[in-house]
Amino acid sequence: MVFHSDYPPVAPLDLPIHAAVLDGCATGEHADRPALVDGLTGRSVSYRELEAGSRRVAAGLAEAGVARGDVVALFSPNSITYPLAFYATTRTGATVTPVSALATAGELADQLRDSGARWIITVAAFLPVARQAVAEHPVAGIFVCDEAEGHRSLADLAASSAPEPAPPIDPAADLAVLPYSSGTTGLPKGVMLTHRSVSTNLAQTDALFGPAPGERVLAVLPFFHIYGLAALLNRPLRARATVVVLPRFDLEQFLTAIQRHRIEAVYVAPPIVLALARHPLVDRFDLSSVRYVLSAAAPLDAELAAACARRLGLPHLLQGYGMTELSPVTHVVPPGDPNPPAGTVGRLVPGTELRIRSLTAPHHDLGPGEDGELLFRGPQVMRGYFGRESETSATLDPDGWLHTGDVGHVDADGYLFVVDRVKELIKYKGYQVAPAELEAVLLTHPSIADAAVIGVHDAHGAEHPKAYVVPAFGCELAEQEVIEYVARRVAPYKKVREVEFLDAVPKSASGKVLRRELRARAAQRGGIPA
Ligand code: 4UV
Repeated sequence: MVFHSDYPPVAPLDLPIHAAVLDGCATGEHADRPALVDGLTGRSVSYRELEAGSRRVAAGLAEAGVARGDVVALFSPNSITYPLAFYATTRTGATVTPVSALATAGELADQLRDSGARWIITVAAFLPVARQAVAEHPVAGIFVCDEAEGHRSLADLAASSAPEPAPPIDPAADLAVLPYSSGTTGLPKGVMLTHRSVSTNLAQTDALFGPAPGERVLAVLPFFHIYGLAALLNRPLRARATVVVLPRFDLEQFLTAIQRHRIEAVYVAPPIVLALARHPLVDRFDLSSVRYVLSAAAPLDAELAAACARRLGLPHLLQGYGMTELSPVTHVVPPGDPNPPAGTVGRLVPGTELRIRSLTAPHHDLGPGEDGELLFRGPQVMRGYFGRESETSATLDPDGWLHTGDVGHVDADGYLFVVDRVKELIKYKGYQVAPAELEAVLLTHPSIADAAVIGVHDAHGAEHPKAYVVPAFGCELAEQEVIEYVARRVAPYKKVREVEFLDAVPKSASGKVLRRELRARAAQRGGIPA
């Protein structure tokens, strides 16, 4: 059985992403509206400036050699110049591979190598990490969003007198973004998202969010993650909203920004819902401007959501469901929904199909009320994993169905509930953590013979990575030593936070880690496996 969207279908949006977002914004009634505001300094960029600036920076980038088909690594924290770098890059016909702002030099080098990036756009503060990474994977040039000696800045590029590039972008074939995701198994892989898939996903949610010119949206989630990129840049800018940008999450700064900028729309992941529901600081701020809070990227406890809504005086919290491989959105509870059932992630966006596949009888589809694996088909499905045919065919059927590795059911009214995950992926505060990546790091330790990583929940219901480690023969190892060894090599959100020593990692006859057994073991020991 196939579930279809109840919304009227939308036509594919065959436009480059910069056109889908910015076309027409430099003239007319919204041109002088602030597109972006720095939440700390109050500095702003108008729609006219963003549009013209992205064209001028594109001219500078093209003159420097950035060309259609190149991959440009964008390695920067959130700032009001991030979108300038992003849309300028896509205007050259190049593809942006967004890099976590918390990446270590090793992680950046891996992404540069795997994506074949030729260029980096970063900030002065990240240059030491970028330089270390390019020692392993040389690039043709490093630009900076701000100022740094020896590197061309965006302002410098924008001053170029070169003509604006006019690459023959084919929206259906050319890649706009190459974000990294581990998908259902293995190491992070480049997710090939065409201009058409990313632009069409915006069109699929246009009607749900409604016209929102001037709506003030807070951008605290990172732009490098598909959630931030879609929900905090592409969508609100296309709607001519005003995006107030914070460089990182700090509760007091976050609450101050909501109060000072009279924020109406707040997009978060579950840990921020927890803070909004429980932290005493929240009472000291006037948050009455907030019209809605939308949580996504990880499971949200229904009672926590209700507590947060009550405290903010909202009828309910909104949720969205998405995945990097889905450009990213398939489900959302829109602000206009008067009465969504508690805990739902929403209803299918237009032009999207869902199948719920039995976990025990893989060729059998399930109906309403039955839990199974979620499979999606629609224009937002990725083209595949970059350079990885076998991983692509393990995730994407020949007839276009994407296997998510998430488990859930649909109720009689079409609302989806995500209840479990059958893939390896761990979500720490909404960020992706790939067990295979941590296992590879652990195996480089000379005193570790074998290792496996799973997600477990802490006392507050939050998920974190736990490592099961087999010490090498005759070696003594302490938990803290293992934790610190990994922490030195990965971004902070990927840190192993718990270690248990074993004599052997349970494996199948073919050598695959039996994560189910480890989860059962964690459950027995009082930890709640994720
Ligand atoms: O690939 P990724 O890191 O992608 C995301 C994207 C999330 C969204 C959601 C709504 C939007 O409007 C939007 O722009 C972006 O998180 O991780 C994908 C996995 O995260 C889990 C699930 O396991 C996905 O396969 N996940 C995402 N949203 C939810 C969720 C949710 N609401 N509830 C439970 N799990």
